[in-house]
Amino acid sequence: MASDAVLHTRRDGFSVLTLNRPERLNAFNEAQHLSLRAALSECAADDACRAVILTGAGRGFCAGQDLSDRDPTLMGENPDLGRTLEVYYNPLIRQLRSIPKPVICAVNGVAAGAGANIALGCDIVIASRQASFIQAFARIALIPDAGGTYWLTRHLGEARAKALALTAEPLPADKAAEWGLIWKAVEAADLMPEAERLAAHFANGPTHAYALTKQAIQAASVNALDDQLDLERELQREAGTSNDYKEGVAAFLQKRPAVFRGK
Ligand code: T3D
Repeated sequence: MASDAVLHTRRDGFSVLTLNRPERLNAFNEAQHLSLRAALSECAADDACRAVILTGAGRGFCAGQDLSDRDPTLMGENPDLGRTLEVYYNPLIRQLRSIPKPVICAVNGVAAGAGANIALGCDIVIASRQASFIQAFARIALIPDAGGTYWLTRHLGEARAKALALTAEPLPADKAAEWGLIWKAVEAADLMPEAERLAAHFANGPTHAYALTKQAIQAASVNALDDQLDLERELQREAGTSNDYKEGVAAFLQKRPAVFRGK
C-alpha cells in the first residue's frame, strides 16, 4: 500500500523502512500499520532484498499507539483494545518474527509503549545513546502489549520486567544494552552507518541460513532441549541442501571469500 506513513527506500541488497509521522513521534495509526505491513510483505517477497532496517523519522523512534485516535471525549464507549491488538499489533509482531531475512531495528530516539516492543520484536536492535525504552502503558492504565511481557521477561527476568512495566520509567539505551535487552547502543551519528553496514553484510550473506537460524533461536525459548535438538537436526538438514552451504565449504577449502546468493 502506498502511503507516506512509512517510507520504503531500496538499497543495494536491503531495504530501509522509516516510520514517518515525526510530529507524533511516529505513533501508530491505521495508515502506518497498513503501510508497514505492506512494506514488510514486499521485502519478504523480493529476492533482491536480503535484510531490512526499521527506523523512525525525526527525533523519536515510535511512541506506540496514536492516542489521539483513542480520545475518550470523542469516543463515547471504551474501544475494544483486544480487537486492535488482534487486527494490528499482533500480526505485525508475527510478521517481524517470521520474515525470512534479518530485521535490524535502528532506534533513533524514544521508543515508548508498543513502539518499544515493536523494536524488541526485531532481530537485532541497535539504539542511539539518546534513545530510551519506555513501557509507558501503566501511565494510561494498560498492560505492556506487542510482545512486551514476553521480551522483557525472557531477556531480563521477572524482577526487571516487572519494575520496568509497573514504574514505566525510561530505560536508557546504554543500560538496555548492558542488561542484554538490545544488541548495542552507539553515538547518534553512528546509528544509521552502523545499521547500514550490518544490513550490507547480511545482504551478501547466506539468507536462507539466516532465516533458519532465526527460526531456531525463536523456538529455543519455548522448547525443551530434546525438542530443540530435534529442530536443529531438521533445520540443519535443510541448510545443508542449499547452494550457499556448498559455496561456503568450497570457499573455505579454496582459501577465498565465499560468494553467497542467499539460496
Ligand atoms: O490502543 C490500542 O489499540 C491498544 C494498544 C496500545 C499500544 C500502546 O502503545 S499504548 C501506549 C501509547 N503510548 C504512550 O502512552 C506514550 C505517549 N507519549 C509519551 O509518553 C511521550 O510523548 C514520550 C515519553 C514518548 C516522549 O515525550 P517527549 O516529552 O519527548 O515528547 P512529547 O512532547 O510528549 O511528544 C511530542 C509530540 O508527539 C506531542 O505533540 P505536540 O504537543 O507537539 O503537538 C505529543 O502529543 C505527540 N505524541 C507523543 N506520543 C504520542 C503523541 N501523539 C499521539 N499519540 C502518542 N502516543
